[in-house]
Amino acid sequence: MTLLERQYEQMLTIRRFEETLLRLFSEGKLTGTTHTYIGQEADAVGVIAHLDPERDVVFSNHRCHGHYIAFTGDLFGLLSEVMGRSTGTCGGKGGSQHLHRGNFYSNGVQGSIVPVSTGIALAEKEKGTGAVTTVFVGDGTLGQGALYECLNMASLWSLPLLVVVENNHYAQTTPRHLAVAGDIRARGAAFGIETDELDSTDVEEIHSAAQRAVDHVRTTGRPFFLVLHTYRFSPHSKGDDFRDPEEIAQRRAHDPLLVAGARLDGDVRARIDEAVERLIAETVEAAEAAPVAGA
Ligand SMILES: Cc1ncc(C[n+]2csc(CCOP(=O)(O)OP(=O)(O)O)c2C)c(N)n1
Ligand SMILES: [Mg+2]
Repeated sequence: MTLLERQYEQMLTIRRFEETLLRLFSEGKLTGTTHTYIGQEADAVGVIAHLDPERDVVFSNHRCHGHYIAFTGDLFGLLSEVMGRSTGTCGGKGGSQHLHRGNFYSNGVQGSIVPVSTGIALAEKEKGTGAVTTVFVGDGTLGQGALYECLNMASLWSLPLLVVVENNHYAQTTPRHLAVAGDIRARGAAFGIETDELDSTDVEEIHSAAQRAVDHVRTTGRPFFLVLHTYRFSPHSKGDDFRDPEEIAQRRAHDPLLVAGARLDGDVRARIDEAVERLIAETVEAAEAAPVAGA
């Protein structure tokens, strides 16, 4: 399989997994809430390809399924977790937002993940593991002061921390221009941290930018601040969407799956599509058959 075929397959797996989650939610089969990553898949796939699940650490937020799947590939653990089954990643008690498996963590308390990630990066540095710790935050999280304390420490202490800001232009229903003043990238640069910025849904472009970012952290041991401008096609959570449908339609024309899919051979693409559908169906069947988590 070529890199692009693998990237397309991963993005499609995340997409179909979350579309399935929304269906299961509407059928009353999920416990708790869920936030989908639909439209942003190229970020997780482009960045996480450069990380080693055995050594590196990923910390995600409330919108964590794409990061989790790209890092662990564990569809059954995630689905059965969100369905409140004992076979879930966290025994069916963490739900959609609070996951931990191996070197993957997520937490729904906005901004809280940055100090924890900074601490992990410090610990990994002290242990001399060579790990890169990556933390994914949204544009809305730029309003959390702890982020800036952490950027200051990460720079001063030369911590191997990659901060990825996924600017999808909204925090819940608040558009970015009402909440975030000035420039996003400059927030990292102000602390003497290397930065980069990309406005793209092209997984190959994101892959290249992320390669430079991860290489920088890996080789210098210093932090990096990567801003990825993106868009979510789905509501913040499920029904809460006040955005202009025309705006969403325009963004859908740049769907990362369309961008990558158009570069694939038609037969190869059809085979991947079919394999992903099958995998998702098998995962749903297995999760539905799994025992409900005990009290
Ligand atoms: C400390 C805290 N305040 C408020 C919330 C409720 N909340 C959950 S997601 C969210 C918006 C997050 O926006 P952003 O960081 O842009 O991420 P996105 O949802 O766009 O991926 C809010 C306000 C929360 N989870 N934690
Ligand atoms: Mg946002």
